[in-house]
Amino acid sequence: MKKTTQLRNLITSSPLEFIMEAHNALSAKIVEEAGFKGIWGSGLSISAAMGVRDNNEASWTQVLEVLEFMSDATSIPILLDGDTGYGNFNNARRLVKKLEQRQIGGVCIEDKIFPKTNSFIKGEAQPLADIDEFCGKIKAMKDSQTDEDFMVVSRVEAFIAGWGLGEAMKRAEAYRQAGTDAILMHSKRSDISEIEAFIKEWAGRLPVVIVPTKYYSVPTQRFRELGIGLCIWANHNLRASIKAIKETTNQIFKEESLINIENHVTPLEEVFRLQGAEELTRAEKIYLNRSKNNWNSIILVRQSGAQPLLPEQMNQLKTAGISDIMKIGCLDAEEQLCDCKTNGGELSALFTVRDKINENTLISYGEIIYKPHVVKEVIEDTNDITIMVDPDFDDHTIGRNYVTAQVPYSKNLYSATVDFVQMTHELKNHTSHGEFIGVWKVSGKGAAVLREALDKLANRKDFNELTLGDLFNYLHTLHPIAVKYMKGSWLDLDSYTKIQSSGDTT
Ligand code: SPV
Ligand code: MG
Repeated sequence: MKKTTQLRNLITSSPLEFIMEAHNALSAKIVEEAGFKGIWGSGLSISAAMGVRDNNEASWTQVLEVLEFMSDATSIPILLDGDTGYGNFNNARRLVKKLEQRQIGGVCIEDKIFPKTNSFIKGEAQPLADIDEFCGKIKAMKDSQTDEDFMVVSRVEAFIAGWGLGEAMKRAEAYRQAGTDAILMHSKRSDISEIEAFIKEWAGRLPVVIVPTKYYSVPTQRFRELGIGLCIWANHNLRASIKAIKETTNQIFKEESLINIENHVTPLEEVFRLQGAEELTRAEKIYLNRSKNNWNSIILVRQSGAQPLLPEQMNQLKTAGISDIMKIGCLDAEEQLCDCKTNGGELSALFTVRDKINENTLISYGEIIYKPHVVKEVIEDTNDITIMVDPDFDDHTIGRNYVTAQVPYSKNLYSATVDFVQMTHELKNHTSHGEFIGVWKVSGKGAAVLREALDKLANRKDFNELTLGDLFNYLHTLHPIAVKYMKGSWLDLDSYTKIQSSGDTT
């Protein structure tokens, strides 16, 4: 539903409705998430957030800029506190045009003189607008709107300026006749007597809007009994934020430390959520070209011995343009390597991050390093699932993964891939064609097939003991796995350690 129509329904429907102040896009979003059906674009709060007075010191286009952010960030309507309309009828009707262009639900104008002062600052000293002039402004605004549901609310400041019920009634009725959609009757008393008197006399000629900032102790039920259409909680997000900012700032200043603060401020993740960071991640997957920037990486750390190699592997990935890197396996809560052995358990570790396996995911063991072109080779391969296999392998070490493929390595293959047949932990002299180097990728359909395979295998009783070899042996019954041969250009932890201890680091 259009925001104008939403606001019209809020104000004109018979149950009492509420809108809440916001002064920027962030607070507007929080207001919407809380469940409010509308937002009060408070002049006091917006100007205070800009560090200026509520005296039209911020220009109307500066206010519009803030409103545009607020409107973009939310789907509920904003009723702008348009002060006096920022000038005469001509300025006010241009304001309507600009508000409509930004999908603002409506505007409230008050019968004071530009530049205005907040109603709670020397209210009695504030001159009221000439009634005819103000009626001309209302008429010009209503005549200029192109969306029939756009709301013009007229705010009567007679009580604020020390006039009585007679003046309030005279003005409200004149504004009604000029075509306004609702009357905001303001009062600075701590009781509701002025509003009650007006409501009684007004007898429902148009919906009535109130701002109970000063008569906050009056029960809301009383507003319902009086048949009020809309209640504005006018400045409480601003005031709450001032308190929170002061407390936090003062404490950090005093303590010169964040230690007592961290658990009392909103977590960064919540800030990112409010900013909609996830939507951008999803959009990047759809719209950024399927280049290396689109890749994420999962590093499966099987032992704390990975320590010397892991940072280098991460650098290689970053150099290749992959910055979305997740480590799983032998890590403690702080993501530091810890003492465990994930010989079995490789699949259960992978299963815990199955949602991170997406259309371009590179997976590798943490205990290896490789040259940059290895990443390039694997991510540029066009198969859905590709594993990197070294045909020059060492037959002395245990805990390796040996691969049998349809075709053994030969120079003639050049960069062609061959089909995977089997992976084993034992070297089978006649059928093993190479050693899995620990780097593989899924792309396109491969991600869904991998997730499906993990889901199926997770039902097995021995799931916690299963390794990548078990995964590939099952996976290739669902979908072809491509073997890409590559000689050298990588080191595992054993070879790395041997090289280090012999002092040969080339
Ligand atoms: C505002 O929020 O700026 C208002 C309401 O005009 S009040 O400050 O209560 O007058
Ligand atoms: Mg105001």
